[in-house]
Amino acid sequence: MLPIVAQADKFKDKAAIYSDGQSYSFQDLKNKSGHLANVILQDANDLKEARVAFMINPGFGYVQTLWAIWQAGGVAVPLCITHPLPSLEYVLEDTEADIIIISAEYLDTLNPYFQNKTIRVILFESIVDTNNITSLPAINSTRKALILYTSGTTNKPKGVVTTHENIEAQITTLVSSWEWSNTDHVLCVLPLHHVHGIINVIGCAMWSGASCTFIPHFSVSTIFDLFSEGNINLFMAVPTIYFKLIAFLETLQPENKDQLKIVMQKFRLMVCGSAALPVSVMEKWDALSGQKLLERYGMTELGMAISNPYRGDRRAGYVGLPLPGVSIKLVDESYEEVNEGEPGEIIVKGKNVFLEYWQKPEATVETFTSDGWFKTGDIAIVEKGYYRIMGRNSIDIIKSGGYKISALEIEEVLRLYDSIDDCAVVGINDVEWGELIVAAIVVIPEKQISFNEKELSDWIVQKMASYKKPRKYLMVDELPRNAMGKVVKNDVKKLFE
Ligand code: MLC
Ligand code: AMP
Repeated sequence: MLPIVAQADKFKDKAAIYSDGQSYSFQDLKNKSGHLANVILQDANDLKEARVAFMINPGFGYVQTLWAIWQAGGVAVPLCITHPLPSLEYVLEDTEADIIIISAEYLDTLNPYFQNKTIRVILFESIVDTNNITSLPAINSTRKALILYTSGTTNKPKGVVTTHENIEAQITTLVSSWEWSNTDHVLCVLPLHHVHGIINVIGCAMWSGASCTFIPHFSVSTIFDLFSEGNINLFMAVPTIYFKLIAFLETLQPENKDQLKIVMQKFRLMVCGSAALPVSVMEKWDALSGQKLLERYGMTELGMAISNPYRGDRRAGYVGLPLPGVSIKLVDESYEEVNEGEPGEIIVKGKNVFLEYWQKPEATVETFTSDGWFKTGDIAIVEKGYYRIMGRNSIDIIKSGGYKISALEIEEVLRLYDSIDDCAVVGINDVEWGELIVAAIVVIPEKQISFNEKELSDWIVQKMASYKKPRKYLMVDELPRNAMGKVVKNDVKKLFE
């Protein structure tokens, strides 16, 4: 039995998940995911790593489906529930998914795809609610388990493949370091097509017998309503979310603010990551909630790698120390270790490190050193024993709202717009979003009069996720270029100052 499913046997009737106004025990999760695994398998004994996509709202159904795909021997491909058709099609085609499990509410979005492709569609609502399970295959821990899409320095996102063993290593290092237990209760507010929500929240909670409450959509007032009920004691989010929670708290009357502070002071732990946590946000949160945020550093390819200590000094502006089982080195451009106190690229080794980029053997080889260290592209320095992230070695990677976004991917889409001749996308510093996506555009002269920014903005969200859309456009006659004719992105940034 898969270790994560076997864990459920330890906690049987204890509440695992609260969603849609209902509570589900670990036994429910094991039984209902086992039954769904049988449905997915039909007459087969083992899916043998067939890719199974799923588009299900955060909640019990999501975790049931994820566990079902794993128990059937498939590779789970979670689709983002807010992505438009072209982004979903890209993932479905790239993974060559032959099965999709989908909630009825997303059928309309994907119907055009289903018209043209042979894919088995399992309607989630059609699954009979029973605990009957027939035999399930034995799954070796080295088998592929999950494909998550990440933007990189290529224009199309790459599928990051992790094995069951990788996932177990990513979960267990956090369970021990952050002292998860079956008395914990975490609130999940994160999207479920990325590691932050999948590993740090759901994975750790289900592994340790903790409870997890889901909300269907991100909502600041719902978060505080749930905090006020007094059952939740763990929270994990990106810096933008803490920024939004602070903004809300600051609008409250002093007595309401104080009440919420009393509630939040009782939390066991609040964690922040996926992007740099501004010191100002950490300090304001401490003042408003009485909680010193634990900042950690991670990546889709790694899960989490570096973390401030659960017990000990949580240092503002620093991501802490390597997690147990994760080896870290800082290296120069020749992949030689830098001297103590000098900045270098973070490279990582450990069981937590992913297997490969899906069907991209060259990209996989390129991203590892010859002796097997994963090159993160992030630059860090060690000061008084703690790692501090200084930036990335590619200006074309933008982090906005905790999402990693490729400037090149957005540029490629913008160039398809009929009035745009050329463009350059960059991220500019922003205290709320980390970086704000902006675009300098060269509009074809004869189309300048009819050009309308709102129309462009409406058009782009039909092509790509709305969190990837530029928030500001600047019309320029030409893009700043160097003597070689290459666009100078730092000069593009200056145009927006
Ligand atoms: C949305 N808006 C933005 C924006 N995204 N504005 C600027 N920049 C952005 N990036 C605007 C919208 O246009 C809208 O404005 C308003 O914000 C609300 O939009 P929304 O789409 O409803 O956003 P919201 O639901 O509020 O989402 C914000 C968020 C979300 C912070 C909750 O971005 C989020 O869930 N981020 C987490 C991503 C994550 O999990 N990353 C982890 C990756 S794994 P208007 O004017 O129309 O109202 C990883 C590894 C690791 O990184 O270390 O963890
Ligand atoms: P993703 O590919 O979406 O998983 O994003 C991973 C990237 O997020 C890392 O490579 C870092 O650039 C960034 N990141 C994650 N956590 C932090 C952090 N605490 N501080 C700064 N950057 C971070």
